Amino acid sequence: ENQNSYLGVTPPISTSESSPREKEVTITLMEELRRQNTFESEEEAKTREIVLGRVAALVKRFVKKVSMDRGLSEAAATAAGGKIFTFGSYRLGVHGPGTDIDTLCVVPKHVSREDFFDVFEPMLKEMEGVTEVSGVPEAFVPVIKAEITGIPLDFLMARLALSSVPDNLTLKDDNLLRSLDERCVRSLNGSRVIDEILRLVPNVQVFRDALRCIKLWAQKRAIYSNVMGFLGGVAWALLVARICQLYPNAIAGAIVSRFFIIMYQWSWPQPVLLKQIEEGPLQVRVWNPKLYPADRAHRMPIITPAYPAMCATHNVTASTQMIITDEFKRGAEIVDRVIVGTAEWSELFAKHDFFHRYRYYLQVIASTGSAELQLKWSGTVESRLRQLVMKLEYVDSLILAHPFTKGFDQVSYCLSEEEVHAVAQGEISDAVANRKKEDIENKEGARAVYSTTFYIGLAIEPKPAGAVGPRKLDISYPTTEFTKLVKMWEKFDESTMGIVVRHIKSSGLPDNVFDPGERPAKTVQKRG
Ligand code: 3AT
Ligand code: MN
Ligand code: MN
Repeated sequence: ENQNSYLGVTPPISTSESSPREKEVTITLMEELRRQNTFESEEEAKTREIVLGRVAALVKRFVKKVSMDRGLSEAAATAAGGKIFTFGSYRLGVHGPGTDIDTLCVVPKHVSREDFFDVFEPMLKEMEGVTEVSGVPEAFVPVIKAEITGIPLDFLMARLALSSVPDNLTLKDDNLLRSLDERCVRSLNGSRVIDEILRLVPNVQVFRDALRCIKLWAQKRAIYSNVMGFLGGVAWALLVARICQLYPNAIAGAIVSRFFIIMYQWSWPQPVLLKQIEEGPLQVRVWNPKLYPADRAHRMPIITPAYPAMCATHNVTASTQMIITDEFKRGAEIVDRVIVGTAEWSELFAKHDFFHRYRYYLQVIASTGSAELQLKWSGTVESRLRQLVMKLEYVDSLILAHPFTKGFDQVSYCLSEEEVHAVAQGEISDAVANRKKEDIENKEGARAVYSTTFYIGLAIEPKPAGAVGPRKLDISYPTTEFTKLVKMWEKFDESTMGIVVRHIKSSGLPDNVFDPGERPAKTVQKRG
């Protein structure tokens, strides 16, 4: 949509149509994506539409109610409007069964954020078919999480500096952001970014099909996670969108094959952009590596297209960059073979081998005594985990520290303080592991321990030839620094929250990290 005839910051690499073979592999790719259950049923799709219709009406009722409470006439209160915008995977059209609908509620200026939690949240609870509503007003991006007739939704809100929010309102104009609260700017961002992505790809359906493939691949290979230093949903969408711009007439199978080879060869830290970065009306930072050292430190910058431009990959470290790059390479090799007919698409989506790959692992164990507290504490530990990864990257003879993308939750029913202590240290005996809730009921001194274990795989340099004795790896500094860091959390309480970092050999990995039958047979330890 620039003066040129193409979308993006450079002309396309090729404008040719896809070959017959690329068309064939696109058909088999779509078949595989269906087999892998990445599409919802038609029934679920209908339910989502019904839910969204009801939610849109509810937001209007909410605005009207607050307007009348503020003394507006009924006519003026109705005219105040209120509108919902979806974003996230649903808006992109790449959501799977059971995923949430990310919904932004846009309200006029006389409706406040307090009203959203004090008035809208209770209205939501009253709605028919609602089974869950929980507001998190203190979050960086305040949110109400809900489930309506089986569909999970995340509600954000943005209050515009307008006296009414008409049905035909769009969020494209940067001037809408003027004089808004920062939380509103952040809440609007997700939706504005998705709108821009969809506007900046040459063929939305091709983009969707290719992105669905890349998302599944990234999930299966355990590199889909913004918090852990890999890429999140927005970053993957931006990468695929850029490839679509470079091959405007290619179909999904062709996009996927170009995706891997181009991303493998990309000259990072050259940023991936869908359009030139723009200045705008706010006093906020726009991504700029020339100006800001923090932006210069981004290893794989992938920049969001809506003002204010931000880096979607702030968390990538040296280790996660290496791991992602290796996966691009693997992907490129497999897709090459798919095209020549010597591999199936299913090979691309093979499960990761994280728990088979390393000789040594770190376990980071966060524990508490209640489910509710555990959610917050494990989330805090998880969000700081990449700090540990970055500290480990400085350790001599460590090639990389590979964080696994998800933690493993367990509840252990303990009969004594000794058992509680052992569980917090990651030592869960068979007796404890097999005990059930009812086995500790009414027993004095008994309690449940909630634990979440995160894993970091350690790739260690081979011993130099001729060296004697085991290679010494000293990770005490990074691990103690990390424990200190997480304990600095403002809600940390030594008496109710545990944090332990310990290293284990691969043979010491617990069964719960493997699928049934996946665990390698224990080999006899070699000696001498
Ligand atoms: P799913 O299909 O839902 O798994 P998604 O891409 O829709 O994938 P989310 O629902 O987690 O992912 O997030 C949708 C958007 O919401 C992405 C981002 O713009 C915003 N978002 C998600 N988590 C946070 C967060 N913790 N803080 C701020 N924004 C967030
Ligand atoms: Mn979502
Ligand atoms: Mn969400």
